[in-house]
Amino acid sequence: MKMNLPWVESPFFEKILEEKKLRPAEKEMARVYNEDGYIVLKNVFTEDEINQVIADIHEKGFNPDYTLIKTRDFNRCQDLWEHSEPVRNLSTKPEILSTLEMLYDREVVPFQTLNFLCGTQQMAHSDTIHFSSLPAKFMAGVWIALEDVTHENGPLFYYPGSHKMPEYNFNHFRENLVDNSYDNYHDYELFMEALMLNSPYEKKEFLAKKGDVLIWSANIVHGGSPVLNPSSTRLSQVTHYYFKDCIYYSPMSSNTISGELQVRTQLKNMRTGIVEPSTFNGQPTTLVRTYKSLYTINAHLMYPTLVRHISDFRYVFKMKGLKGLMNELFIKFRVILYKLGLRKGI
Ligand SMILES: O=C(O)CCC(=O)C(=O)O
Repeated sequence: MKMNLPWVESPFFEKILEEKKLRPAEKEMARVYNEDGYIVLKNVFTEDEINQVIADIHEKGFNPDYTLIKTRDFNRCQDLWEHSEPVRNLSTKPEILSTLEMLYDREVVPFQTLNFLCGTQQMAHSDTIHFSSLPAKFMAGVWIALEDVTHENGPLFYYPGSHKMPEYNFNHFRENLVDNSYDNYHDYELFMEALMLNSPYEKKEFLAKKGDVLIWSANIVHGGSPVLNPSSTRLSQVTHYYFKDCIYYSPMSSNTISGELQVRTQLKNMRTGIVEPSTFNGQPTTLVRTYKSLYTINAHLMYPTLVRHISDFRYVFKMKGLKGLMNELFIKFRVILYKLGLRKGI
């Protein structure tokens, strides 16, 4: 039975697996990925390939004198692939691409890299909050250790099996209808941490050797463990991959209650350098018919941010009065300070 899901996430997985012509090692990989939501690969890269990335991380990624297209902070450098052939080579290594295409049966679209200097200490989350798709779950992350990881330098953690949970987002716990943004991200993290504490899933850590790779599926819950040795580094590279012919959207900045999706219109395919269009199983999505009306999925009507804030504030004032509004303004102010680098956290 064909469904709008990757075959490896399908409820008919075992039956499809029987019918597929895969080698025994591929079958085993697919089974583990289906069951646990992740697989580990070893010996994919040469020492030299990794060392070239490390050199570019220092010379370009975290060098304040080197101008980047995207953002960096003290620990996280986004899309270094646009400046570094070695970074791009890691993300597009044929063994990685062919493994992903075996697991998803669609052409893979690598679209974002993140390079980290140290452990991220990120709270539990699923990548579906940032990178969702229609059909669902056509997304994967590949985490590469660029040096050995121990309990000391903040290993990646994950909850095997958690990819089978619903794709949680703001509409599962927020009471209001206001749209979401990064300003609300911490609410999501707190929700996910509480959810995992209350779940049957067991937390595991990836104590990787230099060059080890962990491929995670769209909805597995993961994050970064505390860094016990503050002087340690934990050089790593994460690549996010979508698959062809989907609508790519971000629940983080969508209104998932009203169903207004923030479609990603600037998704550059690392293999071609071209922006990947959002389509549904290859069909264009600009005008989608509903029962008696037409609405657009990705027409992207833009309006000034100020208009959004005024409308949010009116809503908060109506629901929570002046005190609630003052509190909201105070939070926005702290977010501005955080973005300006004048506060460590929100
Ligand atoms: O590398 C880590 O510590 C966590 C990375 C992560 O959670 C992510 O990239 O989504």
